[in-house]
Amino acid sequence: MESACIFCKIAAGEASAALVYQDEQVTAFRDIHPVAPTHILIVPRRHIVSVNQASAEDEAVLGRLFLAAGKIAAQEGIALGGYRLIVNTNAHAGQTVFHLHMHLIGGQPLRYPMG
Ligand code: DGP
Repeated sequence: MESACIFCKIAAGEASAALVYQDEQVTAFRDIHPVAPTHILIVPRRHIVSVNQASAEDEAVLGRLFLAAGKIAAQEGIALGGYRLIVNTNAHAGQTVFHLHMHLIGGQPLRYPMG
């Protein structure tokens, strides 16, 4: 755990967030600045800075992010309508929180590409 990392604190229950899913590897909570009716962040509970720092030992948790996304989309009632998964990495993608996270965005038709 990185003590200065807000997503580590949320995953550890030391900072508040609207949690929607949790298991032993990942935590998911509503984004504080939603861009669509459903906007959830799914994060590894263990600190990984970004995809650039992910290693072979992270393979299971990276897979778990996708499995959690599918479960949460069903839970939120947006699986059939569709949704988008985004993982921003570094400045050109606009990453602002340096704890790897997957955005799950849906609940309305989405434009593509963005930005
Ligand atoms: P990114 O640009 O991919 O690094 O997105 C970071 C997202 O994290 C951004 O959409 C806002 C969200 N966020 C930042 N701080 C917090 C927080 O303390 N709580 C919650 N729920 N979301 C946060």
